[in-house]
Amino acid sequence: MTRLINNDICEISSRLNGYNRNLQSTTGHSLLEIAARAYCADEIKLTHQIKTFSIHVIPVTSGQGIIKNFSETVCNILKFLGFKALVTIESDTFGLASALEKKADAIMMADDERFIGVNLNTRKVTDNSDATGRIFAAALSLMNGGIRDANVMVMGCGPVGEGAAKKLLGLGARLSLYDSDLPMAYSLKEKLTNGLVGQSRIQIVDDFASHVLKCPYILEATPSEETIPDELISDHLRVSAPGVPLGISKNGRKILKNRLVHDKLELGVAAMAVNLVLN
Ligand code: 2YH
Repeated sequence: MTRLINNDICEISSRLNGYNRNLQSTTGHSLLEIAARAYCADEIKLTHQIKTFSIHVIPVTSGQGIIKNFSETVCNILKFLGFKALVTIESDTFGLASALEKKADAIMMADDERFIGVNLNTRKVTDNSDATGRIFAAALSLMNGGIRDANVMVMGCGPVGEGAAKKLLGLGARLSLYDSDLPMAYSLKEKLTNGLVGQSRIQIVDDFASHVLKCPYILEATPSEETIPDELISDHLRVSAPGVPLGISKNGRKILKNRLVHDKLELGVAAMAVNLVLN
């Protein structure tokens, strides 16, 4: 799992408008609209609910400690979407106590292993990895105006790949699961099918290079660089990439142009927040 650093996130807050415009030109939809699609939510109802929904972001000092700008950036993404958000003045237990005392509707907090949101009214828990996978899957589908019966390669079969795979199956896609650790791909297939429904829609890929040319869509959810070599980027390939660092070279990004969706925090936070609001 990749731990974000200040350099990954320090410019997110000041660039949210431009980021959103870019997302609209790539997918046809805004950050909030994509988050709504990730959870099949009604956008109009959601916009009303968000206005009065308060989320307190709690800095966490355990493990490797505070990441400069992390909580503030999460908070700014939430505000950009229209939520009532703040960063608690104190961290850890004091921060949690403050959120409960001030009757926040939800909290968000992250240590080195997990980034979660909790709805304090309903006790619903949302996990960043699952939410991130789901929303990048929704973005991939929107880029293409739907993904039913399309072949999508899911690269990386960890928690983000799992969230993405579940959403993609829900959208009617056929999946090719790839992981450099092959047993991870088999294990994800087992989880997804539970030995039953949907088996025929999921295949395991062990030779990435020869298979990628048959897949017009890739969901890149690995924590590694340059997983998709430039020479395998065809003119029609579309990539949705929650993986950090991005598995595509600078040149590869130029080839893909607006056929690539990638960010380090925005889509995942938006998906978590929308999931928290929904009953
Ligand atoms: O970046 C991370 C982990 N890799 C979790 C990612 C889950 N998909 N955590 C952020 C740690 C933040 C820190 N504790 C803070 O500033 O509060």
